[in-house]
Amino acid sequence: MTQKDTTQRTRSARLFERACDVFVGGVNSPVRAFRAVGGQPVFVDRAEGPYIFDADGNRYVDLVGSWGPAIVGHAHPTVVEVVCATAERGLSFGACCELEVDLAGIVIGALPSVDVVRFVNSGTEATMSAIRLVRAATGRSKVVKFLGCYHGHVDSLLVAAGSGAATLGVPDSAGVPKAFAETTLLAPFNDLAAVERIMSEQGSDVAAIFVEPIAGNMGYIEPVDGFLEGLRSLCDRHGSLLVFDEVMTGFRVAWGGYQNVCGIRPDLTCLGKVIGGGMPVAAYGGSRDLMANVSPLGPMYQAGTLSGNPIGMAAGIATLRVCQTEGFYESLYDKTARVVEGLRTGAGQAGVDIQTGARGGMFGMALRAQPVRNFADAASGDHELYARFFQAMLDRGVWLPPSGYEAMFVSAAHDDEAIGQIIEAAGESFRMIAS
Ligand code: HOZ
Repeated sequence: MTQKDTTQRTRSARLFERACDVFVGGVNSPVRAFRAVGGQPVFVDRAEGPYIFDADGNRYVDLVGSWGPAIVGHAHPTVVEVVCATAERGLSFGACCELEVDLAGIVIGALPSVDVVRFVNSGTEATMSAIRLVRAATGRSKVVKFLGCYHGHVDSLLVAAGSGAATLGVPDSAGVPKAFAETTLLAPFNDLAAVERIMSEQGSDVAAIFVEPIAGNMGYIEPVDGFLEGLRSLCDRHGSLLVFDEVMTGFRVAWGGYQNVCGIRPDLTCLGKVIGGGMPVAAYGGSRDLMANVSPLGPMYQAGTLSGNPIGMAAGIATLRVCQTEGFYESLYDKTARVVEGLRTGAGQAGVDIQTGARGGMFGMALRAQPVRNFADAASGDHELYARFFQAMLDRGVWLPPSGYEAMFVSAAHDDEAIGQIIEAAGESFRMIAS
């Protein structure tokens, strides 16, 4: 391998020692801890294009992309220029500004199901507000969610949760009052019959069905034919609302989000990640009527000091303008498909079972022989083998999510060199872990 040896991470190790003194478990988000893959978190110094550079000066091709936002690549010159120019005019006003209106216009223009949005600061804030809104609008308290789907760390949605909660073995978080958890009804992803049963028994109490239209927090799982259509008609039949959590898929798998691919219009959409271009920006939005329940027009209260702050808005606008360029998503998918094909070939040649799925700039892999349709399938993948693959790839300069339950992301900046490095590293890594 011609790549620099990235196994020297002594400065990272020292930083982690300091971090353990000042942070819980040394991290500010549990998905960053390397609990599931062993070893210690690598500290990042900077990122540029498709690469991340660690505190020891090692370079990695990044397939995490800040968990999704970095769709145009890290530190894209136009985005950085716009953010710097905006910062010179003030970081936050706590008041209305033109940039908010501009970003909202782009988002609404891309999503036929959304007339009005409210910007917030994280995907969790978006889903937390969405759940309050569906309860306010319907006067009902229960929600349906899917095993292994993750909608941020909202009390009622932190039940049978994916992402870090699944990785760390706490899908049902402590501290969530039983009464809250009892308002959450669970079904396996892709199991329409299970949802039909729930709705036939409790539909009149169900405010909404929450779903990631492509599940991205238990690996990458696409909906089977008819699943999302079925959820739409069950909601219509029972007077419940359909909420698409497109925090990961929004503007990532296609312009707008997966709803533009599948043609199903949810009542409410949650967005985050890409719409902030790497800044803490998220949103929830739906029809004018539904959103009129939100304060100051309606009785459902939700607020935020930094919501719609100019820096986040500017980063989002600049990022989405790049995404809007001709052929952006086609080219992004082509890159993703090459990465996925490289992983499949590497695994195949080494005799390692692999399942993959991909759309736009998002993909996932599971190390198992049978297709993955739900959380039980995802959990029965070989996570111990993934941990070894992760370490082998890291040592070969490729940055993967430190958990087999996470999706992966390719950016427009992933060029032939970066993709070539991934494919070469994958071939070597699969051979190594198979031996
Ligand atoms: N939502 C991201 C994982 N799917 C991770 C964000 C975090 O928890 O840090």
